[in-house]
Amino acid sequence: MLPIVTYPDKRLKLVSKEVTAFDAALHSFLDDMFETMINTNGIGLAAIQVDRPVNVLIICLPNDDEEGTQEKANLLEIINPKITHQEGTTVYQEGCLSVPKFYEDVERFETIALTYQDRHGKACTLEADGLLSIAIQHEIDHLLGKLFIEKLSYGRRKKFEKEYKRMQKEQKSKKS
Ligand code: Y12
Ligand code: CO
Repeated sequence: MLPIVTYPDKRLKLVSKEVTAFDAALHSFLDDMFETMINTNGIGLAAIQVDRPVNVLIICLPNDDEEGTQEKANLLEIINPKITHQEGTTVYQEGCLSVPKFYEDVERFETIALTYQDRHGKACTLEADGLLSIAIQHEIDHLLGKLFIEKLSYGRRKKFEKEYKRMQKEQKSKKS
């Protein structure tokens, strides 16, 4: 398990760098990211969230069954992504392992196309819509140093800040 960097840590604002070495160290890091994401009930994780500012993200969407099981067979490892096409708009209530206990509606493109590399450096293309498209856009924003709360309207951002301050106060009073 890798520790997750949480808001308002400034490390989340770093712009991630391109991956150039597709070696055993990268593979082991990807495996650690998967373990961390699954153990924290995440469906997407960017490397910057575990303090590695490199262009790596992983996504494992839950099955449609009642348990929402996540299978490694459905894991997507996306390295050095570039969005090549985007269209439409959609709104979804997003959450983030780096902003625990806060969920809010965010507007994103409905459909995207991207190029990326897999863990071996092989060039890949992907067209995504639905939850996968939303998750990819959320994680690519992390690579650019952006959190989903930065996409909220003024009023919803204020609501977040109020809730965040309330949670900080609660935690402080629990400790004393
Ligand atoms: C749609 C919208 C956003 C994404 C980005 C990936 N987001 C996540 O994986 C969020 C995970 C998450 C998990 C939580 O559970 C635990 O921490 C145990 C959670 O709960 C709390 O904060 C208490 C919040 C978010 C993909 C697709
Ligand atoms: Co996130």
